[in-house]
Amino acid sequence: MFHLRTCAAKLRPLTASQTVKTFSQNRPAAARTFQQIRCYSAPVAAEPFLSGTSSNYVEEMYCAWLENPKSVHKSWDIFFRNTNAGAPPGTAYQSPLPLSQGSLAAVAHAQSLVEAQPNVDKLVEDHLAVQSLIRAYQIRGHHVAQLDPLGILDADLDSSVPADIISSTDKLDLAVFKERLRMLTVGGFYGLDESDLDKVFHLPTTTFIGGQESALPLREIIRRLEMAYCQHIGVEFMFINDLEQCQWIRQKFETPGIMQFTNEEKRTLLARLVRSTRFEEFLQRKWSSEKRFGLEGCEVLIPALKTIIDKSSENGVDYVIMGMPHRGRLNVLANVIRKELEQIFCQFDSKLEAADEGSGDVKYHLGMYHRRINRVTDRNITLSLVANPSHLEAADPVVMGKTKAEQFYCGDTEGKKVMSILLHGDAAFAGQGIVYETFHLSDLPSYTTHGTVHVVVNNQIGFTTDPRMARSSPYPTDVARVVNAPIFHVNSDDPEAVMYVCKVAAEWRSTFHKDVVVDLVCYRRNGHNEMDEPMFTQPLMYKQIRKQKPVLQKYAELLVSQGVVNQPEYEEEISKYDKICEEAFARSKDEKILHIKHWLDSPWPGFFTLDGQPRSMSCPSTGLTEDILTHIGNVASSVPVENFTIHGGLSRILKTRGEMVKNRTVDWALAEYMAFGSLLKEGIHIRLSGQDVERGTFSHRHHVLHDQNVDKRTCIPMNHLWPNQAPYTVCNSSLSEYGVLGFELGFAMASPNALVLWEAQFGDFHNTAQCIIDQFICPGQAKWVRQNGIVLLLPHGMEGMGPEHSSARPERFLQMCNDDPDVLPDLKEANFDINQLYDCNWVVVNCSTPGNFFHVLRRQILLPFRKPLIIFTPKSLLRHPEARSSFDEMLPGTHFQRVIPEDGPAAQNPENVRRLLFCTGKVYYDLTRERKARDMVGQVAITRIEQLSPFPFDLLLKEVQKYPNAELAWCQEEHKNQGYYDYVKPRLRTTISRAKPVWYAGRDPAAAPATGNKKTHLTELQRLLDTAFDLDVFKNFS
Ligand SMILES: Cc1ncc(C[n+]2csc(CCOP(=O)(O)OP(=O)(O)O)c2C)c(N)n1
Ligand SMILES: [Mg+2]
Repeated sequence: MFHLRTCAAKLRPLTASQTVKTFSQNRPAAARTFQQIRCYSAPVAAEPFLSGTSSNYVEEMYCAWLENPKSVHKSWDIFFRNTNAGAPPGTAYQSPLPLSQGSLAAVAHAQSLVEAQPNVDKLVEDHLAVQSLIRAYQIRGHHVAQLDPLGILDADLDSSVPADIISSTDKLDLAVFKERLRMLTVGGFYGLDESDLDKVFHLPTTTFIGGQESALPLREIIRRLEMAYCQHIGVEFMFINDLEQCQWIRQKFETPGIMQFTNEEKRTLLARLVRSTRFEEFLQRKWSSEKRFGLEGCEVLIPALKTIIDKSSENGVDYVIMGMPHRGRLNVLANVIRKELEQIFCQFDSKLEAADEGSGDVKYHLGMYHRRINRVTDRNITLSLVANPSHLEAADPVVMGKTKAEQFYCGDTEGKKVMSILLHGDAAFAGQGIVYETFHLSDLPSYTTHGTVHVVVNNQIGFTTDPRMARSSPYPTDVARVVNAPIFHVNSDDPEAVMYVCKVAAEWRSTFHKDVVVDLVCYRRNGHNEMDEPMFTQPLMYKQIRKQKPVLQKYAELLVSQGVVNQPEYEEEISKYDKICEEAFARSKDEKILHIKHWLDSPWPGFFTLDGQPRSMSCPSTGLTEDILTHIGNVASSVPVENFTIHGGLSRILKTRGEMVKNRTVDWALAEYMAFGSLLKEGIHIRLSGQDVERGTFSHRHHVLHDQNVDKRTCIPMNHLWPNQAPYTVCNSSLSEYGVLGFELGFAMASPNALVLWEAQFGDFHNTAQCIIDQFICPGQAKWVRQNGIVLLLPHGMEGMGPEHSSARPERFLQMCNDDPDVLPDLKEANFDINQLYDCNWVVVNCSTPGNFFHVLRRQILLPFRKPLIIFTPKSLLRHPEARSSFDEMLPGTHFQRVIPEDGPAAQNPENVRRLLFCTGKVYYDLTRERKARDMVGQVAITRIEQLSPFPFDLLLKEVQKYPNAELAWCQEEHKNQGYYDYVKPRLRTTISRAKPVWYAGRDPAAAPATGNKKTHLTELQRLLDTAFDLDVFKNFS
């Protein structure tokens, strides 16, 4: 009895009689679902049937008996009474007594069989078998659920029925059924027999199929399990390793009769299906040759989303942020978000002129923001659909980030007010890695949005590809299992089942604040788009689809047959909505101009003027007073809390910082501190996220101090700067660039009054987030008139560390800048520099001094508009003794220097200068060292271009004009086909009206960004310096 005694003494599981109330109203921690109980002690040897696998079962019986002696079979009752009364070994057991008069007729019928049962050994084994059978349905029932409305494909891509459950399809054929039972017996699964079907079994606490009953005949047990798990809903949840959550789900799906709808609810559902269906039909009638990626075959999506929103609103949510792909997007805009229909219809008018600058985007990518009353709950609700590119699933982390930001700004620390819903296609959900990366953000403290409801439009096809060729997992949703999200598969031709799982999904989110997936197993009535012929590749599927009655018709017929609506009422509902569409269509003809800004997903109230313009076209000085600089510097070099022991090495770093402050200088880390600290003082929230950003990859930042004596005790001095400062968030991220950069982009979308920065571990790692850069950051404003001030910090520099870790690929960012290399802008224009910034798609800088880094960070917020900022940040310069700036460069009146001109001896006698070298970033320090060594300070001027894009034509023209006798050369440490050369050269030539050549001093073209050999690296460096300072080197070329 050792096992029994120890386990039973420790734990007593909740019983079935402790209903859902316990779970949903008062959520105890998982450990609290168990409590200490008395110990049961009958030696195993004395009771031979208490052995091996039966002990678990006996434990369970014992626990149930303790709770309510009547809940177990009489024989058990006597047995436990005797044992507890101290019956000698071997005498506690007495043969079973008849059951008391049960409530079920079947119980009475089965009684004789139970009474006649000759040995308890068999009784225990059969109960164990039944318990296993129940568990088998809970785990694998979804494999036999009727999920495909077409009845062609199995949703799990596997037609076999798990060997340990009996399905209703088996029962249709008695022979199959018997064979299956026999297999279960012979196969040794359960040892059950057909004759056991009418025996009554006590139900374990891990099922709710009994309702009020604690025992049922096996036949009824199987029937109820099939009702719960093998009909139109397939529930996947048994991988969840939290008992309370599993019990909650079991209760939601197993309780007899739980899926009930009032007539009112049924009518609402029908009306929503009418809207969803007729909307697509209307578009098809009016624009039969336009792509719209209609919802036909999954019309149920609209009522599904509305149910999730209604239920969430009822539970306190007042802001829902959504992300979705093409499929059904216009329908969602019209019928869920309630965009004015005429605004949608006029998007189909090819003659409408665009009112906004930029490329605009196709109608099924645009976003939306709308505040309205939820008619079901009578509460205000804001709905926003985030604009997205064609790249499937790319918007997922963006939606998460925006949701997190909205939660943050309204103090919703538990996600009770703001939530997100993400929609997916089956092929994309299974295929795109970003889905996995986004799931992995879902439970991280600085990234969690406290649960997302995922809805998959699983039309069992991706463009022309069959799921059997498109994924290796049984379901398209298996990726969600990594975060223990329950997955509800549902046959979309059963609208009530869909509504039920949506209700449960919303309740799950508001109860547990964790992700949940609704898998709408449906079909796609047309081709991939309305122009596409699906029969080329899916002939049989589409033959079946042609025969398939639309879900609206099926459901209407059902409700008419139930007397919930009558035919005229149904027809009236249809003509009412058709009329709404027609009237909106008529109004849409009055629209003369297309305003993309009407499709903005994230308005920034108050930031722009009413007509969307910046409030000024200037930028104040980004300098700070000496007092502020000193104060921030002092906090940055201290530990602002008591009794906090930091690492000895860090003490030395902070001491050095303190000395720098005394000497009125800053290095890179301190400059960043000054920029952040001062913006916090001005009420600007700062969020810095990325891999290992808290300390800094190069161990230079140290924004989070760790107590060396107390585990997990940390201190963020940046949050101890000013009494009413804005909060500072610094967070080490998961090891995902795509997910995290997308998330931060979304965070930055929510408000212009925050500096949101993402730092790559090394700059080259940004390429795994290329989609976010190419589809959102670079063209976001042009496509969606939406500004974004995100900052990318990309460590970059050739330091002999090999091909990886060297280049943040400046050439790629520069190639995507929208300024014209061949056109010299009007340099005399007032506010030339600000106008240039306003017109650009993003700003690209490589600062050579900490002071300039400080200024460009502050400028990012002090500008009257927002642009993405790409900063190539240094590695070795972080500790370079010359890479320091004086406070003087940061005082009031100072500002970011787009160009840092030569200011040494060469600048004093410019006509003597033979060569004007242009460069950017770290190579400047190599060049000045070499120039000094060669004693050429008067002959060669070196000018740094700090802001590469927009290109500082105005300042560079001045530089060139200053040195009339100098030849011009661009010097870079990157290989010739990389770096800045291809961007800078044509622009420099345009600046000087192509009057002179622009020579190149740098590495040769190469496939890899850098050599892996340190010696080669140094040789290459020396060679480029030789070229830069050999004043005759270009003679032969001219
Ligand atoms: C990342 C990416 N790769 C390829 C495509 C091209 N594409 C557009 S729709 C589609 C099929 C998507 O299938 P699914 O996710 O099942 O959605 P459905 O169209 O069936 O609703 C593909 C491959 C894309 N949009 N994005
Ligand atoms: Mg699909």
